[in-house]
Amino acid sequence: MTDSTVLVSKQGGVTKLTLNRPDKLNAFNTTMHQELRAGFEQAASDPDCRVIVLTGAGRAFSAGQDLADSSVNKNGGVDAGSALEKLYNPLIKLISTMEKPIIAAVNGVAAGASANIALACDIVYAAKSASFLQAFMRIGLIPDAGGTFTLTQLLGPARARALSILAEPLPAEKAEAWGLIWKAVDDDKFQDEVAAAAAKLASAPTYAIGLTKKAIAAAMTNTLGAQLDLERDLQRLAGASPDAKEGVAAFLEKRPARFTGRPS
Ligand code: T3D
Repeated sequence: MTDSTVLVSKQGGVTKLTLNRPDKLNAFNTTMHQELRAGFEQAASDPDCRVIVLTGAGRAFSAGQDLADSSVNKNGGVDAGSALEKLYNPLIKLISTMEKPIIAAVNGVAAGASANIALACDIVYAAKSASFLQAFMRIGLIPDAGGTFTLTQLLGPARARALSILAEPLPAEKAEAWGLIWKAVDDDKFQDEVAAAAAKLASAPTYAIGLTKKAIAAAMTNTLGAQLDLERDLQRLAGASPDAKEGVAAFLEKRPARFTGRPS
């Protein structure tokens, strides 16, 4: 048994961060925020880490903010924005700017801010029994942790509005069909499929992945001209990396590439 609210395990280039308050459906308290942020920061600086998997212990991914430990649960002087400013917004920015790939493995319900934390990750797998719930309106709040941005970008305003205002759960298979997540997987195959994806990314050209993430993030606001210029600049960096040299050599020699993930 452990008291950690976030379990960290490392194997073969994969760092797995498991939200670990299963009796509270892995709802976020301040300690969990601190431990999750530390987990991401350590993974970012760990030269052996090539990919991060974020998942939940027990039957849920996470139920969002712990409402017993919430700023809106305090008597008087409520400032629900302060939890965002101090905790959620830095976490979303950290996830969104991480150079290494992050897989969200949504093993069960992802509600409130935690749905949007999962959606901020690069590739989202969900068990078919899982669902995404913008629960905020049920308690008189608005979607946060980037939800109004991510839902609108990925689904368009009509679906973003209805999901937010009706606060009905979106089943994993529908989330896949709508393009909100990468894949909904049968529950009995879920762990294996996530592990296979993580293993694939652990031997991928990590540096080129980081540059790709940067380019796709910039495409949200760039003009085509600006994006073409950015691709040229980032491709220069990728093309000068040892992984690009190895990738081309491996292709010509008809052998599997051995990528290191290093920029130089
Ligand atoms: O500071 C601020 O507040 C601003 C920041 C806000 C960010 C947010 O994330 S706001 C949104 C917060 N989240 C929610 O509103 C979701 C609340 N939870 C639920 O709606 C349901 O639990 C679920 C739909 C996620 C799952 O339902 P179900 O029926 O499978 O489970 P359950 O029975 O409701 O929950 C099981 C236990 O987990 C239960 O505890 P108990 O009775 O067995 O001791 C329940 O109270 C606890 N739990 C679930 N969610 C939370 C929670 N405890 C604290 N906080 C929670 N968010």
